[in-house]
Amino acid sequence: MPHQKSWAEPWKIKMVEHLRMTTQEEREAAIKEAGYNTFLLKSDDVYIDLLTDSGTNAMSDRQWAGLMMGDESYAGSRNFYHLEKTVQDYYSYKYFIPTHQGRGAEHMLSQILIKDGDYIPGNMYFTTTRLHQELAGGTFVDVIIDEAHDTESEHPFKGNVDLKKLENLIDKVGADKIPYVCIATAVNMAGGQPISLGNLKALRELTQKHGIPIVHDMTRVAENAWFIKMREEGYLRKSVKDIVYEICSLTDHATMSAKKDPLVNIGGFMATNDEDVYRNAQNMVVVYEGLHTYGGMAGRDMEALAIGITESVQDDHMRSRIGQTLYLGNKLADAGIPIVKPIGSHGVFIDAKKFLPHLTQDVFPAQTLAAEIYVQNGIRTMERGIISAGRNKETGDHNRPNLELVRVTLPRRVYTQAHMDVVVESIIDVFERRESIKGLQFTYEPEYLRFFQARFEPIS
Ligand code: PM9
Repeated sequence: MPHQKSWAEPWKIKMVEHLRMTTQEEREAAIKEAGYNTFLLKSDDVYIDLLTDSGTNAMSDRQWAGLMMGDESYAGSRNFYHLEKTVQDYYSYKYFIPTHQGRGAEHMLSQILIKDGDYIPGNMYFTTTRLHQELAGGTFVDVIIDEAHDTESEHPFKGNVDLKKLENLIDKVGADKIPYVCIATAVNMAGGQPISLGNLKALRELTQKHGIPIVHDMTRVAENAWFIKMREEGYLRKSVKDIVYEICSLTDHATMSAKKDPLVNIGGFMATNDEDVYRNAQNMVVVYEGLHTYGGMAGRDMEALAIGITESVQDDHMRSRIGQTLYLGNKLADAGIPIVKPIGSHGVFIDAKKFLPHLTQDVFPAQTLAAEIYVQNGIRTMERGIISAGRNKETGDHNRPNLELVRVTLPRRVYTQAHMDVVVESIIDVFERRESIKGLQFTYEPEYLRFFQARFEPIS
């Protein structure tokens, strides 16, 4: 790592993509047309796109060169073997099954491991993960520490599991009703908050005692590793690469959305150390994804992914990745914008309840705020609150998470510090007119993952 006080990107820009600016009138028309849902905006109407870090990464020259090495044979592509070896070498898992993206892996693993009436404890829910658990007949149980639900808590590892909560669940339902514990690294819905290795080791001990395996949602494992390096005693001199390997070694199975950490635009996989689970997944992958040597990805995509994995665990990459998030978060916090603390991995999460205290959760403050931030200056963000949380599968009522957030998400290697300054200015402008902002109501609510396609109108 270079000896310098401030971080800088360990790359320079070779090709640029022009951005389109719009007028206020155009943006007002666009958000209305999109039913006040930022997922339904056309990207041509967006200036700075901070909707997600999923599939929005800029690939390196090496990855683009890798695309040219794509072997598009139907079966046995050389890129598959390269990727398989990379997953084994960097992430420790023995068996690897490619999928088109993360939810393909979640679908297979949930169907293989969960029986009707099972409980799946996890360190907070994720939208697609919980849906696949429910579709397989399971019920998600939140066992993350209480601090994770408190935007003000400065706990350095808000992704930790509360072992007491887990023990209580085991006592209540019995270990045979718990097919696995699901652990996400850099917990997305908590604000990109890490789990510590100390907590993971203690969890491993407890689950092994009861014969319960651990599933690792490793979508942002390298980002989590950076926080361990910075915050956990004894890890400062270890590389992100070694920490990533250690995290993975403490778990049994994994699902990966390769569209995040590993610096590609599409792809995913399931990985496991269990031969039976692997055989089952090989049976399923040919039904739902594609042959077991491509799983929905082109050969060139697998090559770019194999290279992306090696780049994602470089310390200087991660330093600038998290450095940019901290830069944005600190500027927003300095301006008095209420955000989730500590600043997390892949974005800055605005506390919409505190930003818009005059709105009740029933008029969707985070959904409203994301729409307002877009109208202000064309910056696209995402709701992560009551809309994302969906409805309780038994009662049909909204799930009402304590966290009602707008995620200002940073694509990897895409935007500059100057873009971040414009984002901060725009959010401050919305903050200054916050009292005049009114809420939204549904005009259309889909059954599954409603946040993607729901439509709204302003309340009268
Ligand atoms: N995450 C994100 O923007 C994209 C879709 S949901 C808005 O954060 C985790 C922790 C994720 C994730 C996707 C998936 C699913 C699993 N786990 O999108 O299917 O953050 O590749 O992965 C999104 P896929």
